[in-house]
Amino acid sequence: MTVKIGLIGCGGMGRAHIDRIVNELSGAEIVAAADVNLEAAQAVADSVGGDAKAYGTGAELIADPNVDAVLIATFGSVHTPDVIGAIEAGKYVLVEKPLATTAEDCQAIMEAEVRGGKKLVTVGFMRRFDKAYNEIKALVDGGEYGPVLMVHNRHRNPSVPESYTSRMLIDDTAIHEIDTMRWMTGEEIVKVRTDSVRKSTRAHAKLEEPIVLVFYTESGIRIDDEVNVNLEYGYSIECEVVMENAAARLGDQEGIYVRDVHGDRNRMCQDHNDRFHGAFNAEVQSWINAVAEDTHTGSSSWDGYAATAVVDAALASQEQGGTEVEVELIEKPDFYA
Ligand code: ISE
Repeated sequence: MTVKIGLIGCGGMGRAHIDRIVNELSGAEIVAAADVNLEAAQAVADSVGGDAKAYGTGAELIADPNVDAVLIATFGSVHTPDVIGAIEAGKYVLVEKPLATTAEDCQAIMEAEVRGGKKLVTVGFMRRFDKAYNEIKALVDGGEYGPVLMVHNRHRNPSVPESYTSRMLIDDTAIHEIDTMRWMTGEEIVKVRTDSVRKSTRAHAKLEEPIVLVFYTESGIRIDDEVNVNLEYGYSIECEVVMENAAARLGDQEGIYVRDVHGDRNRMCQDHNDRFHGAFNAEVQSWINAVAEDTHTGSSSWDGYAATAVVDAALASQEQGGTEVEVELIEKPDFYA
């Protein structure tokens, strides 16, 4: 079966997904594109050839009977109606992170999914498909080195645009570590603190960064996350998991090393598409395969909700000047067990 995908959101991330589906992955075709900017949707529809349709709203695309499954790559703040629309139409949906920007909206999505009685939503937490993170997780799950005690993360970007706000340090950037740490440890995060540090002179006037988030999980694992988005040199994601008898960390950039008269060096990745190209491909291919087999894959609405609940607590801590804030989670519905 060839899965017929409709894309909602034709910006950079949406177009990157189109490119991988058309040129690198198998088992799917793009049959429709939607965007509030109809011209952008038309341009995507034209670029994939065939009879792909262009729509000005997600609702019209979801209602198209030719669309089997929906890929959402709009801003997080506008995800909710389209995710719920896809659920109510009985269509699988892969939605870019965050699932939604408030815990209430995530709950509304879970309620719609539970009502429909079928797991249809996958949240685009692509790091779960990254080879190196998976190798570390296998060590953690294997138990050979004892339990995890702490984790050190660094999330560095070369620069961000003027439109990037202090809130986005948490709900757009750190949300990756929030999900990855829940997945890696198999535990919920129960409390969080947002520390501010000396402001980088490279940050624009309204952006208070870097910050360091400190999380604690149910069993007391301490996790820190440096979020530093104007570090100039590259897109650098670091993670070191400290167990009782060993520490495992991500390799550096996964690029080749060059040794010459200037010393040893490797190419720095410059953005998430560069660093996580393989993970994005694995994630979207696994979703296509699962849709073809009528099964769910990847992170669920519960994962999207739990990550957003941690974001809310971290934002509250940021507003309160760095006090520790407990994460408020509803009881996990059996549906997501
Ligand atoms: C962006 O949305 C991402 O997902 C990137 O991985 C992250 O590094 C960046 O800070 C975000 O804005």
